[in-house]
Amino acid sequence: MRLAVVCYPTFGGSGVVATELAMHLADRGHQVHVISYDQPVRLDTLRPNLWFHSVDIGTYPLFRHPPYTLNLSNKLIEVVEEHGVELIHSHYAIPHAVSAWQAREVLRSSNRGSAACPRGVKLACTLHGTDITLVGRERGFYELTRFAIQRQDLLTAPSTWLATETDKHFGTAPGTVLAIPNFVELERFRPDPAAPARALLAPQGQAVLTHVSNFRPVKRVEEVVAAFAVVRRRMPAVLVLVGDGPELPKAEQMARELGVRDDVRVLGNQPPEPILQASDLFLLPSVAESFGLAALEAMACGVPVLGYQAGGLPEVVEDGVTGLLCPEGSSICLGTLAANLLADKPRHKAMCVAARAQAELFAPRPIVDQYEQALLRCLSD
Ligand code: GMT
Repeated sequence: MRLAVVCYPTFGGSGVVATELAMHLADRGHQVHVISYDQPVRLDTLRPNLWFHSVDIGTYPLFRHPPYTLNLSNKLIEVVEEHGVELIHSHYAIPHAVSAWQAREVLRSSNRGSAACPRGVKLACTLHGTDITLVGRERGFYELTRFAIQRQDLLTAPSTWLATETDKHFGTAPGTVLAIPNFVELERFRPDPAAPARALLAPQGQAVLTHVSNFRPVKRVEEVVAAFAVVRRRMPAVLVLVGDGPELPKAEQMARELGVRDDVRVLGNQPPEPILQASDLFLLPSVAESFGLAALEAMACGVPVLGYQAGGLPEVVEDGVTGLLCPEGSSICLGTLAANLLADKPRHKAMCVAARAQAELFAPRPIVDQYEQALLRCLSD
């Protein structure tokens, strides 16, 4: 296949999934052109069959907001024509699905690109989460997003929950959105009994609780800090916050108010593996995660996850086995659950082992197979 992959280049899960999938498909011999406004953080282009194309963003003084969607469509037209791309795979619908549709319309109307790709370019989109649950439903985005989603030849989502949400809110017919779970690199994310970061994070042997996210309101970081404060009252513990985003100052302020700021380590954007390997619990109390790739990465490092029975998280974390998921709206205190689990060493140990075993069900090979087959089917239809 000759593919163009459109994604965000940032630390967020959609960019990570797009990048890892692009590298796997290139390793399988497909020609993959990754397109974004910056080189994605995890993209290693030092391999055959993989190219990165940066989108030039218009800066004319008249534009208060550069029209990125148009620049991206233009780049897609260029790449399709120059490299005979057969399929554009967008990750996160806004605005990528719209740009891809625009590019295809231009190519179709002028019959351009037909020499290299006589049947015309196909469109696939992986919906990732807030493109469906939040941003995509905003009035300023909804109509165009729905239109572009319905024009795709293939739609995938990382959980059955998100596939159903798409049907409910974007009018796709049930069964149209294919659920293909996210995967985790098990060699890179693995338990490390030595865990050198533990000596730095918790020199007095404190329990280590970790949260990794982009600190948006959907992550409910206030619940992370509140739960940690409950644990801290019961035992020596530290809370490690990895990532950056708008709610981080709020988390720090809340930690001050609860008198636990000295036990909170704010690390910013960092490769999460060494920190996860040194963690005892991972906290992800989001309103709804379509999947929760950060939770899967924690489990792969042998760390149980605490959160809510919301969104797609129950498709990743098994309540009572690989973590604890509170029913939404229950008055059960996440902090008390965390403290009880940490105090019960045999139960905690069993959950660590089970977490890794469950993560192994999300190994890359069979999941990349699912994507590859779906994309090939889409091309041959
Ligand atoms: O939807 C988002 O908020 C952005 C996206 C990202 O780029 O970080 O996150 C979503 O996609 C990830 C990869 O598929 C999922 O693991 C996350 O659960 C999902 N986030 C939400 O649904 C809040």
